[in-house]
Amino acid sequence: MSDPIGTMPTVRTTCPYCGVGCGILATPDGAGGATVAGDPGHPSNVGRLCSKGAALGETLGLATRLLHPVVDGARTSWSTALDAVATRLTDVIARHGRESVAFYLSGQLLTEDYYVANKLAKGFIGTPHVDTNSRLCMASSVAGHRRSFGADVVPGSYEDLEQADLVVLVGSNAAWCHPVLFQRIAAARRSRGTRVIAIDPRRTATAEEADAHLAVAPGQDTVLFAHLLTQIADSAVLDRAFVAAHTTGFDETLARAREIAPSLAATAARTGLAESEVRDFVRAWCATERVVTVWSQGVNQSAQGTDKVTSIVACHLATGRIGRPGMGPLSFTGQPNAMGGREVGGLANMLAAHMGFSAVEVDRVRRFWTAPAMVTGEGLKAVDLFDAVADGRIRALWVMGTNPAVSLPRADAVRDALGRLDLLVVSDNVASNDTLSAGIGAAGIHIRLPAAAWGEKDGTVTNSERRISRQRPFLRLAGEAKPDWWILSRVAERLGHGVAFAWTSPAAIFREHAALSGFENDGARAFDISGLDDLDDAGYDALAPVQWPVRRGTRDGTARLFGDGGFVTADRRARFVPAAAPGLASAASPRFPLRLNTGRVRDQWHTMTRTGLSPRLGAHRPEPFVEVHPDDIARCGLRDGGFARAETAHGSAVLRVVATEIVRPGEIFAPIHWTAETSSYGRVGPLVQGATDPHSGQPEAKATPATLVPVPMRLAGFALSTAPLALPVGLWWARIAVAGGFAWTLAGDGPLAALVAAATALFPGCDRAELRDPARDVFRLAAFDDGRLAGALFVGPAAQVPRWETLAPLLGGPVASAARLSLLSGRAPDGSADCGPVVCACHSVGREAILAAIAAGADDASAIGAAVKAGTNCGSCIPELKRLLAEVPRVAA
Ligand SMILES: Nc1nc2c(c(=O)[nH]1)N[C@H]1C(S)=C(S)[C@@H](COP(=O)(O)OP(=O)(O)OC[C@H]3O[C@@H](n4cnc5c(=O)[nH]c(N)nc54)[C@H](O)[C@@H]3O)O[C@H]1N2
Ligand SMILES: Nc1nc2c(c(=O)[nH]1)N[C@H]1C(S)=C(S)[C@@H](COP(=O)(O)OP(=O)(O)OC[C@H]3O[C@@H](n4cnc5c(=O)[nH]c(N)nc54)[C@H](O)[C@@H]3O)O[C@H]1N2
Ligand code: SF4
Ligand SMILES: [Mo]
Repeated sequence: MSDPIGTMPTVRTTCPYCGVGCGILATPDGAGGATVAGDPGHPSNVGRLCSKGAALGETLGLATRLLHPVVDGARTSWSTALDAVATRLTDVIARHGRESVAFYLSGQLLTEDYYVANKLAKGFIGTPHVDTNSRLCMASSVAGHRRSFGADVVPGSYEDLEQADLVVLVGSNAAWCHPVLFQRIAAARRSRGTRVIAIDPRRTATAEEADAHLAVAPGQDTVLFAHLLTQIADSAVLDRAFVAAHTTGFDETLARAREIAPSLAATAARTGLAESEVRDFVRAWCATERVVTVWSQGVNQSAQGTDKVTSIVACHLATGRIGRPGMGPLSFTGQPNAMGGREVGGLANMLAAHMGFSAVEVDRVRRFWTAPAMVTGEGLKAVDLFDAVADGRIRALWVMGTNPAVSLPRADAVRDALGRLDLLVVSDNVASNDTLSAGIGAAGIHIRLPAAAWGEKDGTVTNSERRISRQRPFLRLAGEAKPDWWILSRVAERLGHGVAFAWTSPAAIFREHAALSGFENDGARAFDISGLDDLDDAGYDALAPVQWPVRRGTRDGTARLFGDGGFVTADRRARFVPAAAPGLASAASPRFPLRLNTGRVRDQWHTMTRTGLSPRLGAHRPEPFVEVHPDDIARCGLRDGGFARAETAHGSAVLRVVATEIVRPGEIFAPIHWTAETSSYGRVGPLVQGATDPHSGQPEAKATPATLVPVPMRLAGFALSTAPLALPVGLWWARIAVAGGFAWTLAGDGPLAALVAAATALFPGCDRAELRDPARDVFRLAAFDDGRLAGALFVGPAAQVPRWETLAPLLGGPVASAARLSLLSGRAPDGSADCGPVVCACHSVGREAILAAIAAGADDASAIGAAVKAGTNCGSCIPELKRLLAEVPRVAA
């Protein structure tokens, strides 16, 4: 393909962020960058992109990349680094046994990389301790699918969202986390009147857009769906024929449901909903044959996640509403290749190609691989795995494509544990993150391997609807970076397994993976892509997005499964599984009376190693915050816009307080994105408890008992800099990217004089213009390098400091000498004022411009779009535009 100008070829690839799996057209600019656009030919997004996908071009720079191997702090060649990995692994195995080695992988690896890691560990090194961040993400869905269907199968397709008359979103903030699918649902709502119901304790952007929002009490979804099952059973929508022909376990499950939800009143009481809300939900669900029930982390990341999944699935089985157009249970997967990882057996309790650990399956995989050290049972799951790192059972750990020092529960303990390993190998794209920093300085021996990043990677990913798409390279490998599969294979070679790891391309790995899926598969395994095992390299390069299974003898995929039964259990029947009655999740204690819920914001991806590079994306939510209900604001003595220390039994963080009725009283919400790289006190992972679901081992990340303590901050301010700044210890700061550098919001309570003194070390070699007014607690500094604004530091009494947005556009640009002092006034030299926080990331439209448009008569989101372009690209900010529309009369009054 060629772009319209014909300079560089445009490459069809796939977005590296969420599990929607949008197709992307990337056109390299010849200078290491690229422009990206949605691929109109990709069935998952048909040309759409969300704010994160649209900003991918801003994340391709090399400034933060790891560009060469590093062993024990020193740059080395690849051969030295690979030798070091192999000899040290061999040494650890000699001293502590094979099972002292572990791998911690990621749903952001390509299927081919994942396949190789799993083969090396489970077949050749002989350790079962291979788990992945999907344990924190999808494990409850995997366990739920396997319990219900006999295999980890998503029965439906995205098309079902458009063909449904009712879409129920349970614990899914799709408007922010799966925006393109949410836009597809919104389009169906407009075109065919599809009703949308959101079930979430928080009034999220998704809930605001829905026709109904059920603010369910945390952890009580099982009660609601148990009640729904009893009402289905007592009505004509029960599909007796389907239940009789294709399922087992209905009677026991129904009996248990009646115990869990004995009446409407009991259901309402347990779920915290009004009886009318429950009744309306049941009516809508029962009355609508074409219903899709979607779920995500509000279901999975729960001490009862697997039961939540099977309770939802049970309602679809009981009505036979599965595997047919417009209906079915649909798990939205988080990461771009969460599904691919599940397919190759990246989870500690799975073997490759959806096989488990029965003797027959173990033997089958052993023979296929000709594996000398085949494991015979399950390994440790993520939370237990890191406990084993902490207590020395695991001595060598290879982390690939994930940042566990941030994202695991009890993350401070995880970070400490990493420093105790005999060998920590980290393959990553970035030179620095909290995990890479963890082993340094401690006894731990540390090897960092530069992995190929998006744009360079070459392989496949599988999205939420089982669709396998190609990620194709459109940039040269950065520095000495290498694909993960290559790194693993070269280590395998050094461990004496060269023959089994002799691939020279991802196509060859894919063919082997596809062949294994069909190996001795008489239909008993749903994951079968053996139809693709003879793709030649050109065919692999050209592979169009396709939904598995792709059975032998065909290249065609499968949109839906189970419409006529045919489940993947031995008797071909689905299982109804009785749920355990949910406890009243982590009952409040006097010490920790609140419940901490954690999750995502619209424009950041996880630990911000990539989205954190984009100025457009940083502006929407520039600081780590905690949402608190006004009742709790009063109860805890907090102030909206002030600071609070969130504390749990495991850790603490200091966060900006946002007073809001989005959260229910007694519940607080904090985003997961900030790290030690991007904030001084904003790491939320350390607060989260390590409690896990008994079936899936997935940690409960949404309900940790917590408390909030006010943190006084007399001073507030910001810093700007073209280069990273080492800010004084003790200061509260949070960093985002802005054009040409970084911006920090600052807060502190110490003496101004100490800060002024510390500031002398900032901006070395620059000319400085300063404004000091100690009596008023004011200090302002602007630094110039060769006449250009190199940075600034503005501190003053809280609430009186200009916003960084005013000065940020000047960063790196020339400032005339005469303008330097006026710059310290906090107004841009052209007199332009603060445009307020960015609301529309795609077009960088600030709040003030939107309020001005509303004041000038724009009375709906499309009128705002016509006036100032906000909301006209990806649409993710439309819920926020609506909120501003609703607020303005109050503002004006
Ligand atoms: N912008 C953005 N998008 C992303 C990501 C990102 O980092 N940023 N990450 C991707 C990944 S890996 C994932 S896993 C997905 C996650 O996507 P989502 O699951 O949609 O996102 P979360 O914010 O983790 O949590 C969803 C909701 O669960 C709710 N919840 C908490 N407890 C309960 C409960 O007991 N019951 C119910 N019904 N709801 C509850 C929370 O209030 C929250 O609004 O997003 C993907 N997309
Ligand atoms: N409290 C709380 N904790 C959570 C969650 C929550 O909702 N609440 N959500 C959980 C969920 S669902 C998830 S998915 C996790 C996500 O948590 P993590 O996986 O820890 O977060 P990421 O920032 O995505 O880390 C990915 C890392 O891999 C690197 N990387 C990206 N691509 C590649 C590649 O191809 N190869 C290599 N070698 N490296 C690569 C990136 O630079 C980055 O450092 O967080 C989990 N933790
Ligand atoms: S919805 Fe956004 S983040 Fe997810 S795949 Fe599509 S463009 Fe990427
Ligand atoms: Mo995830």
